[in-house]
Amino acid sequence: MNVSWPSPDYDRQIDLICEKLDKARNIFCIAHPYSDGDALGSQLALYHWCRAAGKNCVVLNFDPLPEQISWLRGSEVCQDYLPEDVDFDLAFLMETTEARRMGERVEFFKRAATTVHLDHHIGVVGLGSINLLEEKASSTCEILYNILERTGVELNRECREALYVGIMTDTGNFRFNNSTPRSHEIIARLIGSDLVVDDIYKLVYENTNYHRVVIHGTVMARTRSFNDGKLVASWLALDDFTRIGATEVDADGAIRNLSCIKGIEAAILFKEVEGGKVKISFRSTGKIDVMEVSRRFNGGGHRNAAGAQIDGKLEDVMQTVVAAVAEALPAGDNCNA
Ligand SMILES: [Mn+2]
Repeated sequence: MNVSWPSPDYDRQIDLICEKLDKARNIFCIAHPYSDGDALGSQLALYHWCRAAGKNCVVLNFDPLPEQISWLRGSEVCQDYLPEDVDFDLAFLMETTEARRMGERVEFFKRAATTVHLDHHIGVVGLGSINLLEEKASSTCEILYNILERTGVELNRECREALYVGIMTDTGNFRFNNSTPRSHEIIARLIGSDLVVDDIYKLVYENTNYHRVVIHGTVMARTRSFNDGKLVASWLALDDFTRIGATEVDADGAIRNLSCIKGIEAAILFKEVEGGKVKISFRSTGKIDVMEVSRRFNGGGHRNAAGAQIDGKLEDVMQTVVAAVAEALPAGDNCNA
């Protein structure tokens, strides 16, 4: 059962977790692969709380941290092992989305006497001995705040900053519908008198590099419009990455510049990758189910955002896929392909 804030059930779960936190001496935390602001933010917020409360906390993290969040204080303590000689009383799992994405991480859970799983994704199955799964929460950091504020330990600046970044990034800088009155209330308390929000914004959202700007610019400059502007597409060839000195990660998010064009129904970005393959990203503004289209190419995703990877020459793949998306356009929009 997923419990909602505020409710007696939710309150009881929080009290139980606070009790465990109070008694614990050795804690560790773990999150899903490839940290985002919410996953790392919740791990580090717990770490800073533990330091203030005089507890030992190991932050387990196995992947390189993205630059947008690696500046968070405490990120240097991330480690990829648990010391053998420590008995852990308590472990936290900060959001998973899917158990199968967790791999060996779930195995680590066996090392702690009590395990707490916090998550805000829809339809998550609790993996802990205590689960606080709250689909209405903006983020895992919001759920963690509800716990930490009740412990009576004052939340230091480092802890509040980590929680702030988690809520900020999971709400798309407070513009998605998960920015609720409750999340804004929490944000107000987190800011307090000492968080410098424009510095945090710059570190997270204006911390790009030259290669990323040029590769995104290349995608924008090549944008082509089909079906009276209902469909837009662009592409990157292997050559572009070499010439610009960019990596595939630098191209992340490039489709957003296409998908926010007024009046479009769908956007597609093609990326040529090693081994004669082409990666395809699809975005829909609502009318078309791009997951359906991506499935025809052995891909998957969600209704409004999907991906696929297929073998073939870039030009051929582009022609085939653009035609398939054009076909999926609502009747009346499908002309002039
Ligand atoms: Mn999250």
